Amino acid sequence: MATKQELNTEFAILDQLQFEAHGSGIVMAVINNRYAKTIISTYGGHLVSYCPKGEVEDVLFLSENEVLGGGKAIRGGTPICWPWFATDKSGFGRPPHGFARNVQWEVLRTSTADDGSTAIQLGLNHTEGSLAVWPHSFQLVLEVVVGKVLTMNLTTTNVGQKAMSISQALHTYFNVSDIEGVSVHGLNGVSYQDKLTNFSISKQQGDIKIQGEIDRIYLDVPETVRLKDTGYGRDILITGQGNKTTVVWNPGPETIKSLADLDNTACQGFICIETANAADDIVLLGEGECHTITAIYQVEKTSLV
Ligand code: TA6
Repeated sequence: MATKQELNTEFAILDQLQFEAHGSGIVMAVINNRYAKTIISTYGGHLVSYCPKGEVEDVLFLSENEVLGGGKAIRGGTPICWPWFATDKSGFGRPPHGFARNVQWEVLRTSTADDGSTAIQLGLNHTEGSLAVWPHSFQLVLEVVVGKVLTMNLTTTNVGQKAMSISQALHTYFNVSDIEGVSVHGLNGVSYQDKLTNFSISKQQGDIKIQGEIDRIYLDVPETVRLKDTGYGRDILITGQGNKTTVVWNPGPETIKSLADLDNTACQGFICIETANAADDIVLLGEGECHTITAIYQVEKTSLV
């Protein structure tokens, strides 16, 4: 793993991007430009903080109990669920949500554009360890662009000779003022699989209000949904591309007790809205083919209530 000094020598951008070492040994890329302060962990290729200029509250939730690294996914921000989403359906007993969120990524490139936006690319390639649990040769690249909006592009390339299928999610934890006070707009009339009722299919009636545990995969989704948070005086527009599904998750007050890296009351402060290729939205890649899934976050100020 490259040290922060090595990364700064090769990739720092004056007044925009530098690398800092976290107490746990993880190196983070800190982008502080005219648009936002953003922190990206090289462990997990994981966006952990996004605070647009003028915002007091981070757009992303990060658990206070989080112990970064150590082979465990970071609880909060945007875990990269890849190359499979949720439980391992193959029955090999592999970890849920794949392995990409639990390993060190490599910094590939940083850049800045004329409009003052800043970009970083992190990469992950197959290793002996990955081939042992998932027998495919791949190149995975996460690009984070911090401009007027925040954009994440996750590109999978099949660099092997046999076809591969993946499911995946940009499993973002949005920081909210109070889970019961927020609503998610844009999915009215959309069908969803409900994990809480053995994946039965229902149709969304109106906007989503959270009253306890929710764990749904919305199918054939529109590009953009809106998270309204009057407590923080903002809407967050979440736009997905290269995906047909969106996952909405909050563990609620009971299930959260089984999640050691979250306080029992933490579910009040976040909602996961995940741009995903999940359920039947499987991506099939032949030799040399690639696929990009994109999530774009845009904060719109509204009046405080
Ligand atoms: O995306 C929703 C979900 O799959 C839930 O079912 C819940 O388990 C959550 O992700 C968190 O999973 P994790 O493995 O990070 O504890």
